[in-house]
Amino acid sequence: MNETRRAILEALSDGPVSGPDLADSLDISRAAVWKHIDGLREADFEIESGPNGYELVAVEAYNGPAVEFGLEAPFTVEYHDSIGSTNDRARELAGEGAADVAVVADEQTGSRGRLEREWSAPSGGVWVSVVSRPEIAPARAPLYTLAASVATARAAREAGVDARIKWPNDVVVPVGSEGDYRKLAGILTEMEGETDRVDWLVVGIGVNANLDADALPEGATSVRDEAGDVDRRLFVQRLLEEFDGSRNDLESVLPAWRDLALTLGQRVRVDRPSGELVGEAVDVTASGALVVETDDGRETVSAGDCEHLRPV
Ligand code: BT5
Repeated sequence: MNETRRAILEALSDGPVSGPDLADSLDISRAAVWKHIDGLREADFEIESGPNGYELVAVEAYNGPAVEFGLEAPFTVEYHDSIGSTNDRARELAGEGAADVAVVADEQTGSRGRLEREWSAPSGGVWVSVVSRPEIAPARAPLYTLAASVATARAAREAGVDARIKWPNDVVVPVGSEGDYRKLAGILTEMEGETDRVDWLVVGIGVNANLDADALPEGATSVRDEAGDVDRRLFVQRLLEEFDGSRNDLESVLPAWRDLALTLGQRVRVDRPSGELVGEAVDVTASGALVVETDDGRETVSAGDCEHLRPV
């Protein structure tokens, strides 16, 4: 958002300020103040004008300036009412050299899960892809996916949802006590780099927020179904802030992930290219791999689909 507009919003959120006072403190003309106020109203900031001046009464909008306003993380936000895939757009921006951009959409018409699976993303969800350019070796990149799962689970928990993490990249809500769950959110990380250096990383996060689970694929749940609707602006802000905190403190990611993991301690079956593996999930490694205790000893699985099995 334009710096002047950001400064105006900050001034207005502390109570009424008159047009002339704003013009003086920002060193701009009164006509310019009026133009910025008009622009902010057009961007759906609810600004009232009373006898003591302008006042920001509510931010109910869900758009780029609204998500940037009050966001305590260094992202610029590119918002779309509708887009094919936020990950595709974020990759495009990354290719043009962008960093710390969050692409947010109300609806996606061609969103992707892992392995080119379809991801259902109707209007009302939180669909966001973040471009980072971290100075890390590619081997540490999986920590970004784990960090995104932690951030998503934390934001959902703050919204009143009993969110947990299912390996490798799902945020789920447990059903019963035997490892069953419904899927609340999914994460898709894509990157480009060389053997010793990450060029860019795009972490795409899809959260079923203000949606009816009935309208989603089988096995899904939503924040609405679990805890009622959320203010998506505040939700995505918390998500981005948590993600930013974790990416700046990668050492904290594994312990946080372990605390929130539903998969650890479960009997699991993991489908991997070299065959199926059954055993108890006991840990996750810094490269995002799952450690499984099998009848033949410990095995580490770096990728695959994981099913929680009933205890024997
Ligand atoms: C994922 O894939 O879970 C990663 C999903 C990432 C989506 C985000 S949204 C923002 C960004 N832009 C994109 O284009 N993508 C990212 P995977 O683990 O492969 O799970 C996909 C499977 O989840 C599908 O095959 C369906 O069975 C199921 N599914 C699809 N849409 C769902 C939804 N909205 N909620 C729950 N499950 C869903």
